[in-house]
Amino acid sequence: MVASGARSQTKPDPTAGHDMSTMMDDPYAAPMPGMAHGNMTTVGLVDHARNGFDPTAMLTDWETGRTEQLSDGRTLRTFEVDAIDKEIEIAPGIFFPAWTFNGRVPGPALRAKEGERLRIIFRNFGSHPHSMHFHGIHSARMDGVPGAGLIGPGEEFIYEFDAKPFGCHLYHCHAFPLKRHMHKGMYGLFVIDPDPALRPEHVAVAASRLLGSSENAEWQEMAMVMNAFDTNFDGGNEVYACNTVALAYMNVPIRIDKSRPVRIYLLNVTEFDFINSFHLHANFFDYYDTGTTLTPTHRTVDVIMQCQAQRGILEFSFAEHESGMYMFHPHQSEFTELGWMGLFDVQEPSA
Ligand SMILES: [Cu+2]
Repeated sequence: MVASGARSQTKPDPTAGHDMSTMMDDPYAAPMPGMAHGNMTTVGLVDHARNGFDPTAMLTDWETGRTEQLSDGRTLRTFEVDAIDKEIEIAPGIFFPAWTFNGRVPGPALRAKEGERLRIIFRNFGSHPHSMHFHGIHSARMDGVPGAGLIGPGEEFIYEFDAKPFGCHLYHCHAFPLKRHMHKGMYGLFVIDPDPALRPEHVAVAASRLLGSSENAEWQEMAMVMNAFDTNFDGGNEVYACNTVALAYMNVPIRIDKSRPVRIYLLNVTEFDFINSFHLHANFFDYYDTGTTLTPTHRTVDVIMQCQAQRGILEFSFAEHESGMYMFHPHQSEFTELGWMGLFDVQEPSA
């Protein structure tokens, strides 16, 4: 490096050879509060009201169905899910002819408690045969494959099984060709919370995961589904996202109260690309692969990888950090640049 004349000859000038006049437009500039985050986002915004779902609201929008008590004292939890054809906006001005569960992509984040009896009333208002295949434990008759709950347009099927094992699962349509039904948007989170009474060795941890408990209320929990869309029918993805809308969490950073821990239920349903990943900036997290354990399967990591249909639980804290914008994205750079990137807006606790 050759330093310019006016600069010190003993101390290298880090800006030498670079035109700094355009730095503010650098798409790779670090995010700064009050700025447009280095312009690393879309021109314009998606109309969430027209879509009928908002990625920010989706983070905490758990579908818990309705409950009643069975004669044996157990809880019966009933969900209603409709398959609906629907055009959605996935990036400003880019529309995708989706097939949806309950009109949203991803479908509702179903949440139940270990040991409950689950009943899912599934109606097909779409134009193609569809099903709900749950990653969990159930009988062959309830598997959501042809002959076991795969139904045609206008038909209804009721899936019924017990909620087990506890963990971070998914459901998706299992109609063929599978690749087409998946990337059209027919998938969602299926979370089973552990029953603390059945986990005496880890009661506190189990209680912290049980939605509705006071221990759980201390956490900032979020549902994140990594997905992507093939908009030109070439068998590859053009738009990548978390919860469907490209760069949604760049345009609206996710507010984090730094005094409370964060838990993310993360699922990868990206079709066509074999893997996706999650990288957190300036911090590390514990990871529970598939969420089926109450002790971490990875400790103190800052990147985890997920193959298609893989999922897990991430836990971390910004308690020791200064307030500010902290980025997250997959470490597949291409996915990041095509829409899958976001910011945590870490703030002092509100009074
Ligand atoms: Cu389908």
